Amino acid sequence: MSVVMPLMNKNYLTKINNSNYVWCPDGHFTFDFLSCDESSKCGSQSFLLNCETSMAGKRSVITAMFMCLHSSQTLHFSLVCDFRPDCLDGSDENFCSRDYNCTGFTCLNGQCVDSHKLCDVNRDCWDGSDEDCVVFRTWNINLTSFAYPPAVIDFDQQTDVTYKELNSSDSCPEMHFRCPPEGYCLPVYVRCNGVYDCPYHEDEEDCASYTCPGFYRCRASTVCVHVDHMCDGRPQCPQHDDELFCELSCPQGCVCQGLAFVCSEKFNMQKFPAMRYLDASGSGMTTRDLSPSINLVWLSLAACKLQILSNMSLPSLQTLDLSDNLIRSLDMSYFMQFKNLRVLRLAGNPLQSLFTSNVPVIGIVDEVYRDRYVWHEQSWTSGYLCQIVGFLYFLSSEVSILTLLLMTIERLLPKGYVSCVLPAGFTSLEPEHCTAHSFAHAFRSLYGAQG
Ligand SMILES: [Ca+2]
Ligand SMILES: [Ca+2]
Ligand SMILES: [Ca+2]
Repeated sequence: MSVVMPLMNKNYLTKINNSNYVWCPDGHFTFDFLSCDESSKCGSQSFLLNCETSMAGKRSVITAMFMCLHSSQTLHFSLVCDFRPDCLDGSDENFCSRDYNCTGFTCLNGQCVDSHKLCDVNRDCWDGSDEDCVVFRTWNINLTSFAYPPAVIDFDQQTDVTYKELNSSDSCPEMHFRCPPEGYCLPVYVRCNGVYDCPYHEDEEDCASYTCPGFYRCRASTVCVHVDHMCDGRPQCPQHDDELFCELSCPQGCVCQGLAFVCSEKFNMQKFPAMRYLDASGSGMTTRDLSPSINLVWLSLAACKLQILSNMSLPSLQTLDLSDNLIRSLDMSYFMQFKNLRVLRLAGNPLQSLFTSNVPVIGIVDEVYRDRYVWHEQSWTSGYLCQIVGFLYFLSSEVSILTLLLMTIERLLPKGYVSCVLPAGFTSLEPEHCTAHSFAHAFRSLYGAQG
């Protein structure tokens, strides 16, 4: 005999309307930002391939996804720098800055949790290091007060089990199922949780095909949670996703999905330290409006009429979009402060001068990574700064060689022959003309500058 789960009814639907959840084709619900997440099983493989398009009518889509470094895998930005590797290569975690001012317990993975969560049976550190304890607590079960079925068993407190007797004609409450044939009513989240809870183990049967219609399906698991257990202060999902972002609000003028924000107005970023993704394009925000953040990974200040860039403390930033602003002059050493920068967009700026000195840059990098280079080699060599320094070095050496070559040819050939291949206005080859011209052209094509 198998377990019969409660059926979804209209009350469930009303409870989760107007929230950040979506219904999936299999009948369970999930967070809107996890609807294209493979681990959340919101649809078949073919559905996932076209997920953004399929879901477009059902939610306000924030399409940008974090791209894992060494594969085509993509993740929602809410899952980046959350101390748990979600990319197969770990590239969603291995670059993140961490909070070194932890006043509670620092887990082995660098996560900071309250001291009172140590050895409390719940895994609060994703690596479980807060439960690596000598003493294990047990449930405080008082067998003498144990009611016979029909009765409801709940695990409402941290270490307490509660019982509520039912009349023989009563069915189980909606967030419970009954162990067959006439056993106790147990909470939905113990079905397929990997632990035998029913006397004859029926709660762990047929789990491969269990789709928990009407419930929240926990990420990367077969556990399902009733909507009343979402944000009830107690994690029932193995990854604790039923307790995600319960306190998180969305500022006025923004659309938010988890930790990804798209904002069309200025707002106080200080109130949202957990933010991972901010698209503030066209909002008029400037670099001065940004608060220091160890968590921000993606930032767009495109079309914000920026002329001058002030320093920003964003050590985990990987993508910076400054396109379509009014930036005329830029010192590339400005980008030294972003140690993890991989993508920089500057197109649509009237750039007239872009300067750097390779020697000082390499000198600063040497100072930063001295004796530690081996640990940072991958992030430095794959970083944007390394690539632009390399490009400038390559460009300047190539231009120098080309200049010398053309000067040599000019000396060897009769006057007037070479000048026919020169751009209009150049009657002779002087190193400064050639260099300036080549640089200007190179940067125009590279950044699409208008000036
Ligand atoms: Ca992660
Ligand atoms: Ca179970
Ligand atoms: Ca919960």
